[in-house]
Amino acid sequence: MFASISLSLTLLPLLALGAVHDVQVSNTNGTVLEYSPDALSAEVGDQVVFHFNPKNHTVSQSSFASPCGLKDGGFHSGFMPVAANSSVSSRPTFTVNVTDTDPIWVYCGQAAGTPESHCGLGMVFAINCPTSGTNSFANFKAAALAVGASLSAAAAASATAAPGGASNTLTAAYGDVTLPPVVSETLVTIPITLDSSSTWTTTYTSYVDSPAPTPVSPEGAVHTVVVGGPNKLFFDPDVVIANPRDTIVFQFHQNNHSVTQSSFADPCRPLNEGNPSAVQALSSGFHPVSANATEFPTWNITTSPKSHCGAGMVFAVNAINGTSRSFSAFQSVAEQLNGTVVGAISSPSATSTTGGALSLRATSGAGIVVALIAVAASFL
Ligand SMILES: *[C@@H]1O[C@H](CO)[C@@H](O)[C@H](O)[C@H]1NC(C)=O
Ligand SMILES: *[C@@H]1O[C@H](CO)[C@@H](O)[C@H](O)[C@H]1NC(C)=O
Ligand SMILES: *[C@@H]1O[C@H](CO)[C@@H](O)[C@H](O)[C@H]1NC(C)=O
Ligand SMILES: *[C@@H]1O[C@H](CO)[C@@H](O)[C@H](O)[C@H]1NC(C)=O
Ligand SMILES: *[C@@H]1O[C@H](CO)[C@@H](O)[C@H](O)[C@H]1NC(C)=O
Ligand SMILES: *[C@@H]1O[C@H](CO)[C@@H](O)[C@H](O)[C@H]1NC(C)=O
Ligand SMILES: *[C@@H]1O[C@H](CO)[C@@H](O)[C@H](O)[C@H]1NC(C)=O
Ligand SMILES: *[C@@H]1O[C@H](CO)[C@@H](O)[C@H](O)[C@H]1NC(C)=O
Ligand SMILES: CC(=O)N[C@H]1CO[C@H](CO)[C@@H](O)[C@@H]1O
Ligand SMILES: [Cu+2]
Repeated sequence: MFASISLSLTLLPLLALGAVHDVQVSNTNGTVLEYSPDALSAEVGDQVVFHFNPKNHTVSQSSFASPCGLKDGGFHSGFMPVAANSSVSSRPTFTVNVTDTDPIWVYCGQAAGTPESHCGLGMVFAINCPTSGTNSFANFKAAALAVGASLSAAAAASATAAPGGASNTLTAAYGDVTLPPVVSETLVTIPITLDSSSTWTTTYTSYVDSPAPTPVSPEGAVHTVVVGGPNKLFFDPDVVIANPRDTIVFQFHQNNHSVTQSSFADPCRPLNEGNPSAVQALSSGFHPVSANATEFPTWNITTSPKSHCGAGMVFAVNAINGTSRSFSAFQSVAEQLNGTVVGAISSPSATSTTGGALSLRATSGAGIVVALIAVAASFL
């Protein structure tokens, strides 16, 4: 009794100065890559106290446009290694003082620039971010995950690099095919204006000389791709050039197909298969369609959420035409690796919430057919 009374009395002066918000960095066991809570509102004068738990994390300030990079002049706790057997009371903290009401974006800098990047795996946090719209926390986190996806894709590509071979020349994950050189990507951050009421900033990986994104409307365009059909083992069309906010409608025709994201180097397997900590492939699942069907199921990839205000711009630029990593090169790799391809296959460009090239394959009961896409990459 005495203890609790005196405690509340001594806290009074502190409360007058501003509230204290506690945030756990991972959990007490250190088993998750997250801040908890992952977003909060604070008044000027408040303090946000980060409590570091086992493993080795940071609290670092970034910007919305570049979620996994230290902002110029931003705060950085430094690395805070915490032993798994340490007592909770002995663990370090880092305090951020809220001096204005602008959003404060935070990420963990551990393993930066690698597929294990904590930020790229979604370890981000925000103070006073808008609850909806372009700069929402959801979009910030999606952008961080997109950075991670891009890092994974780059690592997957270089992991298969021929030992001692010319840089950039890769050998496929299976089979003896020599892959054409990787085209270097750059990170692009640009403002996009659709009309006077809709402007947002987007960051994505792209290739030199790629056209800038040109959205057509707040709703975007709809691209329909027919998957299969009687005696057809291909996507029609096999190339889609998608812009921000576009929707790609995959319409399943006869037989039993799926649309699954793959990588350039490994066209016939789902992206990051067997690597649960990496971003998982987008996949439609199988859609069996009978020979006499008159209605065809669809599966959509939308490059943005429905909200009007420009939230979540995700898109792909059609990028790699005329380079060593064009769609036809992708198709060639797939054919050489699996040999069962019938007719044209698919193609590049396209969209995705994942960043990194989106490659899709189609499979049929008759074996893997292969497919699609390629190339461009993008994200928020
Ligand atoms: C931490 O680990 C203990 C023992 O394994 C478990 O009982 C507890 O639920 C874990 N706590 C969290 C927050 O995961
Ligand atoms: C914490 O992580 C940083 C960056 O990866 C590393 O340099 C440092 O050695 C790590 N500390 C411990 C104790 O593991
Ligand atoms: C934690 O484990 C390390 C090595 O296993 C040991 O040296 C240290 O004394 C332990 N600390 C505590 C508080 O138990
Ligand atoms: C926030 O304020 C506290 C106490 O006023 C101070 O110790 C701490 O260094 C400040 N934190 C930052 C990131 O400036
Ligand atoms: C479609 O193909 C999948 C994978 O081969 C199979 O599991 C499923 O049973 C098939 N569905 C039909 C109706 O043939
Ligand atoms: C399609 O064929 C199957 C089996 O041959 C039959 O059961 C089904 O009723 C037919 N569906 C239509 C829409 O004709
Ligand atoms: C895909 O989009 C089209 C066109 O907007 C729509 O008609 C269809 O219902 C959507 N399919 C799914 C599965 O959401
Ligand atoms: C890229 O290639 C596709 C298919 O080959 C073609 O339709 C498209 O016009 C090309 N784009 C550019 C910018 O050349
Ligand atoms: C017909 C054929 O060779 N299919 C192979 C295509 O590649 C995948 C991935 O290695 C194999 O599992 C298939 O057997
Ligand atoms: Cu971390």
